[in-house]
Amino acid sequence: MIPTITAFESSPDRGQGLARDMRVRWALEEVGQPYEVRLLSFSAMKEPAHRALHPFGQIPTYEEGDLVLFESGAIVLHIAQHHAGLLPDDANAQARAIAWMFAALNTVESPILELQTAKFQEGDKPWAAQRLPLVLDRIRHRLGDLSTRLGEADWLDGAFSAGDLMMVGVLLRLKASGLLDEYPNLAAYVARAKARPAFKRAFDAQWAVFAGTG
Ligand code: GTB
Repeated sequence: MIPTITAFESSPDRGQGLARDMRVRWALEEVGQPYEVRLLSFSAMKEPAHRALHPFGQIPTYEEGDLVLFESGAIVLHIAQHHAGLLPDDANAQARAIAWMFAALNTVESPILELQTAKFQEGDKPWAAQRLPLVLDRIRHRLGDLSTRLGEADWLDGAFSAGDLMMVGVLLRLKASGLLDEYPNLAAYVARAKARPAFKRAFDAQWAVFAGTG
């Protein structure tokens, strides 16, 4: 059965692959699962029809037969658990890959989202200039630890896994900040992931929506 995902009809990132449908597209491409995309306007996301699929009126969602999922982490995990290619066979290694997914979403993404808030929602507040360096240092703290753990390895724990997919999906959001460049092994890690054919296919597909050629 071909799953259907949802994505922005008009992504605020102008096709840069930063919206969270990119993670889901990438996971589907990694496992070779074709998919369909339903594009949504900001207003359609808040309509009851979409809220029935996503309680918070957001993208991405994932529909496959009777199954409806929201949350990019849950969707990528579902894809990884139902297809070969994104989780190791060994049970302990699989548990560790899932731990990296949670680390990406919980430990690393949280301060990165704070940066978006500090810049775009709070940038005009009188205290914004004082808050920004604190937020940047919280991100550096996480990146420093991640950089140390990754060391010279290609991926976080053996072969490329859903843990790497999610971690890179999160780190991509730092592109404009320049912070990743302070950690050459992390910058190389992200570049390595972006060079994967599945990443490129997913990127091109979401870019085509922005370019109007999709
Ligand atoms: N925790 C949820 C998940 O992981 O799926 C978060 C989902 C989420 O934040 N969705 C966003 C959304 O639907 C799109 S991805 N927003 C509309 C709304 O809430 O009304 C977040 C996002 C948006 C824009 C950019 N960008 O322009 O760079 C990047 C990421």
